[in-house]
Amino acid sequence: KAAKVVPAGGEDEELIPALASLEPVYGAGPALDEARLRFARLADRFRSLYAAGPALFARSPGRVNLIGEHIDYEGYSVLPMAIRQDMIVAIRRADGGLVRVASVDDKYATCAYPADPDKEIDIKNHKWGHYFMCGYKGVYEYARSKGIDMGEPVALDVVVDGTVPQGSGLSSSAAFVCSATIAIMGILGKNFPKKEVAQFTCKSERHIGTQSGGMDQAISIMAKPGFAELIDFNPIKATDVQLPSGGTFVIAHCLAESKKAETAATNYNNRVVECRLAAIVLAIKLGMDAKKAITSVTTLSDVEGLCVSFAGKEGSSDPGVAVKKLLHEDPYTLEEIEKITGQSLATVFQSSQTSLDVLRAAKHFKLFQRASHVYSEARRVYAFKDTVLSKLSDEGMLKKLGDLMNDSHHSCSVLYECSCPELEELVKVCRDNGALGARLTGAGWGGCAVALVKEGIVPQFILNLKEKYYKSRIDRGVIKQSDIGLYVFASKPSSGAAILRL
Ligand code: NG1
Ligand code: MG
Repeated sequence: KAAKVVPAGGEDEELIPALASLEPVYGAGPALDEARLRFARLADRFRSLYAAGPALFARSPGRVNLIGEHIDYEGYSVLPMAIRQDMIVAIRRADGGLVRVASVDDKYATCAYPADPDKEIDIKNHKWGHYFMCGYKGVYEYARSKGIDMGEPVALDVVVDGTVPQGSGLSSSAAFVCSATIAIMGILGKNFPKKEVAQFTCKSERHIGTQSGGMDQAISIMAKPGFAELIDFNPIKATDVQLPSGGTFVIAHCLAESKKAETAATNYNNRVVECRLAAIVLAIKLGMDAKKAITSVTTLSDVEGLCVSFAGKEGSSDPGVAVKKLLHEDPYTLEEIEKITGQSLATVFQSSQTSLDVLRAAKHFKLFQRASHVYSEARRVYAFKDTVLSKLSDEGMLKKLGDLMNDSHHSCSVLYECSCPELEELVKVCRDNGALGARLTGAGWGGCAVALVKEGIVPQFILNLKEKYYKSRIDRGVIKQSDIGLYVFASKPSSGAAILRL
């Protein structure tokens, strides 16, 4: 039966039947030639390692988040788009009891794991191949939760090739987990519905120890070429957002690496815990019984309704008003929060070791600042979408989108404190050189900025960044001149995950 060529992407099409060619994913021209070479190299490497060819290939892209930072895990909608950089996976069923994960890049030593989905991932001993096993565990967990018989766990031979720079805020991790997931689905012949895959891959990635939200996996699985997506959670949903013509998003790496998995207790998971504490304290201040707050409130979106009613009495509809009136700006101590909740926080978080690690490491908790960021950022996402749908002129629209991005960055930097000196410098260089707006993207603490730039000035803008940001760093040997294209590039919305049979 001839494989059907479907346009990759969207939330409804199936992941299998597989694409028969690279064209629907990579387009035509030089990009397609480059992709063909890449897949050929991957297949060669596979044959040289395992003495047989792969059964199939899978790919899943990285993403750039245009707006809506650090709010997915609080239940709020975000607005990312997929980028062309991706992870490609070559895979076959193996004999023996191992899952072997190799890379085309010699920098990554081959990892081998027992073919056992129940084996915990050794997060204290971080290895790059762990992300594949997140995908592996996730597929089996999902199947079990649905009562699907999976037979004996499958042994696998795998080689991967990734072009999403690591620790860059472009979600190389989700590209890895998602491509692993659909590659395994392809091998097992399981055609799980796309939305469910988008949902369970988020849980899968948590095996690495970050309490992440679902944005990255959702966009990597559901992206559609030509569109950014508004991603809603609970239930998960992707709505196409056509970006205004005349504007281009330029992605630029600040060259500080964001080591989220390694430093999770002090950065990312810390913010997740702070948000939960802010939500519980707000709920109690708004009249909820403390015991009920502890058991029923997990995110700031859970208490938005209460906050909005409170704001209503003040003549406003902004949940941030409740934050201003009911929380104080000085950081909270653990003791103060325990006085409010009437319970030890170690008990509140007893089921989550990663949260207990956060409680042990944190000196204090900035509840006011984190909640203010989340509520205001959630509103900026809708303002961004409404602006795109509005009748404004292209010029007016781009200006407004840029302003929203600038406001988002300010909030990330000052209230959420997830920026770093390099990102601050880079964002400033972007704005000084004609960007309509610029902000950090992804978790932050390093990684990339995204800038909205008028189409006509993109080449000059990129030249200016090279001169004003990268040149001194090339001179100091931080990066090689020849690699500059990996660190600064314009990006169009690309397609989502796919299984490929060449
Ligand atoms: P990065 O650091 O780009 O992978 C992380 C989270 C997202 C989201 C953003 C911040 C993971 C896998 N992803 O993205 O869910 O919370 O930070 O908006 O941890
Ligand atoms: Mg990531």
